[in-house]
Amino acid sequence: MAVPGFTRGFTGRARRADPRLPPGQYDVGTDFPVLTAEVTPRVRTETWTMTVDGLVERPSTWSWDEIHALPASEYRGDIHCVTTWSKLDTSFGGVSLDVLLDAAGPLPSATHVLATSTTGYTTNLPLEDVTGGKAWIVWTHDGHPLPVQHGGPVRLLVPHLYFWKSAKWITRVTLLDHDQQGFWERNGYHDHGDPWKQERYSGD
Ligand SMILES: Nc1nc2c(c(=O)[nH]1)N[C@H]1C(S)=C(S)[C@@H](COP(=O)(O)O)O[C@H]1N2
Ligand SMILES: [Mo]
Repeated sequence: MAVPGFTRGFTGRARRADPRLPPGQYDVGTDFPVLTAEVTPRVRTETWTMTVDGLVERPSTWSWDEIHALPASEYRGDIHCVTTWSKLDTSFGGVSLDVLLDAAGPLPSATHVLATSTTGYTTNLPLEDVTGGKAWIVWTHDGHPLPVQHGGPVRLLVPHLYFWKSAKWITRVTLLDHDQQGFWERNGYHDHGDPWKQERYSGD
């Protein structure tokens, strides 16, 4: 019997490759691997702040309470790690980075951003990859507070790029008029990191 969406293999039914999986990626299922290149920090929400600075009209800082007062926004969809796992149908809640950038007012000369974590971890992104509904500052995952090992209380989420671009424990987004490589980009990862183009390592 032919079952739409399935192909028959040696061991019976094998699922056809999921069209949501970029090339070279596998579905990790319900697992949520932790990948941290540093010691997991302890971040207190009482003292946590988020700053947008650099080439903006109004350098701006939000406290935990202030960022929660902004219009809520949710991402539902997939995430892709360069180490080849993808996680499908995730949900993260927080605020669109557009809201913070609009408040700060990027200057016309701004072309890139550098995201910085409280740990010193950095990652670079073109401004066009974090505007237009493509990036979030998130503090919930599947309706629960974001666990510390996944960047809680607050992380960056840029799901259309490999997950190293989604800086955990984010505290700052700095607008620049040039591309300034972050931690993994200086250590051989691709500057951009589009999973559909397999932009894994510099030179890809
Ligand atoms: N501050 C910080 N953010 C980080 C990292 C890190 O080491 N430190 N690792 C990055 C990498 S390489 C990946 S794949 C994802 C992993 O996120 P997860 O641990 O929630 O799966 O976080 C990214 N953000
Ligand atoms: Mo990663």
